[in-house]
Amino acid sequence: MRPRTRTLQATLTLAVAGVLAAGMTVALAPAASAGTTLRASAAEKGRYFGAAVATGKLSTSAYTTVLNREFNSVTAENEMKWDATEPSQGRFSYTGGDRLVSHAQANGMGVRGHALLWHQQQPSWAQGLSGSALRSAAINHVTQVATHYRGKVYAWDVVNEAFADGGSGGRRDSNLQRTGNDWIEAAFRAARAADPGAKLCYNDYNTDGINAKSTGIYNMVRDFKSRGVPIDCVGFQSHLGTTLAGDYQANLQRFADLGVDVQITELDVMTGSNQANIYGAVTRACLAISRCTSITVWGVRDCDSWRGSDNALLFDCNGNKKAAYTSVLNALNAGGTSTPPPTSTPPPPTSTPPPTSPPPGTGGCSASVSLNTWSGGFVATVKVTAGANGTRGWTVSVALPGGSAVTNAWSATAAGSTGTVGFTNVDYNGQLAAGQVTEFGFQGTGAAPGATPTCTAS
Ligand code: 9MR
Repeated sequence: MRPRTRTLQATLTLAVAGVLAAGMTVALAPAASAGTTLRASAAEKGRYFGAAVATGKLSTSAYTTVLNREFNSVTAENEMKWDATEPSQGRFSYTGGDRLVSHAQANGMGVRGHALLWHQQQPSWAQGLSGSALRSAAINHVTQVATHYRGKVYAWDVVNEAFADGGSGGRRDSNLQRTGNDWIEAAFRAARAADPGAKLCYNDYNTDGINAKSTGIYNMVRDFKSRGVPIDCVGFQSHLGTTLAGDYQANLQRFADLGVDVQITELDVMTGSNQANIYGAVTRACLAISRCTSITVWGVRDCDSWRGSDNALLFDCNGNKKAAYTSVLNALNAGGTSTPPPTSTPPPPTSTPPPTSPPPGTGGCSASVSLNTWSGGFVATVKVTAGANGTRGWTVSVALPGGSAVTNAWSATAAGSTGTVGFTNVDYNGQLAAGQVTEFGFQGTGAAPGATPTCTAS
């Protein structure tokens, strides 16, 4: 075993011992002989191998059989997000998250907390706040949730996706960003105060190589370390297409060299002839870096994935192991080698186009959309702004290109899934005062919508 691996293992053993002392049942010990499951092999290397879990599926035995056998870490796919944990201001709801923690504790798994602050999946009451009211609500949220889960999560995504896509390397515009550039460090300080034992991470996507966005984040982390802002880790979501950046490992390494852990937090890879290779390359890259402490895939079986027909995960819909699984397991068992990722050209940047400008509100509202795209799918975030008369309700029409389909929507109800799709407010976000903004989102397969959506108010 290479010395650096031993060092990490010792560190993790100590960390787990500390956690156990705090009453948490987490075991990195293999659940089967090393080499036969992902969790056993990862634990041998002192790492977590995790999956995002939708707690609703924990009662499906075909799902939990694979989850419990193969993974020693879980992330709540949605249940620990702001809209789930604080549905109305100051009223906290931990049912889903607590259920996942219990499951993890009963099955010797660690828990990654995801995510304390994010511009998406905010409850509507937070979407309606700004300035100091939003800042204090956000910090209170961090404090309350991190306190509730104190001693139960090994790492938190304190802030998720705060950097812009494209070449700017700067922050993304959001209601949180508009409270002042220091909102991220304020969140990290609040999280540290609430749970000093959890590793505090910044988490983002399209950071899978040295590019403008990852460099922007790198500069922030360097600045935080130099000023003593408590940051311990950086999460690389790694929602990947059909190629992997040739400098994937080098990028992780430059962050590790700043003195933070790195974690692969939401790995999934487009189906195709390169899928297994890319999974293997990502696993090898992590193992080659002593500070790369966990790999999490964003779901268990292909049919559990937010990426729908991309078949982006390690198990097929029947729970059978795919070639990608074997590739990961072999890489884990080979362990700690510094084989460079064997891939071709870096993927073209799938940058988010700047939000399109809202059309003049015909019936008293306007809408603009920003996109996160990848080959084969997209997530759209739509901002609805009420016109001079306010709204009692609204419908936003989005024209999808032929072959594209909506697979999931939040904070709005979709009528249909192909062609021109109308998204109508849900009961809590239809009434908007003049100028008030609310947000909803949807995800889809195929090409992203290109045209500006239209908004009709009632
Ligand atoms: O997988 C999650 C999906 O169920 C939700 O509908 C979606 C809402 O935005 O969030 C998905 O998870 C996201 C994660 O929280 C942050 N990074 C991107 C993930 C995929 O969209």
